[in-house]
Amino acid sequence: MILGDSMYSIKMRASKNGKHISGAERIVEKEKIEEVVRDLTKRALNHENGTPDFINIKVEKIVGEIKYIDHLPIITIPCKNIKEARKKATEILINEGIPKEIILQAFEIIDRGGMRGAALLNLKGERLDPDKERGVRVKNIDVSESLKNEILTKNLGTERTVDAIAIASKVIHLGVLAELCTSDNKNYTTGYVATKKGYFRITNLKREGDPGGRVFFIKDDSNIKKLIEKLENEPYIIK
Ligand code: PML
Repeated sequence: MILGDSMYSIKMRASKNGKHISGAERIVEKEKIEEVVRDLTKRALNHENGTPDFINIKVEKIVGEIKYIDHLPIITIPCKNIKEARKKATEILINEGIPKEIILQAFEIIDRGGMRGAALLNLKGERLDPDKERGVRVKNIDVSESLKNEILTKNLGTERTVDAIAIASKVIHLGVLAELCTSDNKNYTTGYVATKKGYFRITNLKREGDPGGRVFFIKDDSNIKKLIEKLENEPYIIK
């Protein structure tokens, strides 16, 4: 743990006609702000889902502690097609005690797409996110330079994995039972299921051209406000 004294959070989100196109999060030292703002602007402008008509980049000094936590182990499960991929994802989620009908409900949510953040679902199938159009966006996160290099040089995943492992590791650390995710990049078909056992990348979890989304499965919903507050605001660097 270190104090976030000289560290800044940078958040980017881009949309077109009010529809979410892309988003990204970084935590950097003051000296890196300019470079990262440039990178994120480029990323927003060159997204495969289209050219945005609105880009918001917010830079904020982090007040208080940044927590450093280990990333979830990354395991890739190659699947031939969406049927096999969803069966595999369902098995992993059932092993965490999530009922099959709730898993189907989660697939319906991610297949509908269009949300900026994640849907929060308890094990009775109730939505816990206060704004159901928007969902809850996990913010104030980044990965260490060494984790990023490890993922990319050892072919453990892609640039998409680098962003997603930060989200998944933070949410599982904060007590979310499991996460199901497909990319909102239209042609990126590898998705994942995250649990305390690992970050399971599953190929062909959606079809090319389909929308994507995220669902967090919540077992204990007794303090949901506090959980959402932490998901959004507690700063984490994943190493
Ligand atoms: C996203 O685009 O935000 C989701 C990315 C899924 C990444 C899956 C992988 O590790 O390849």
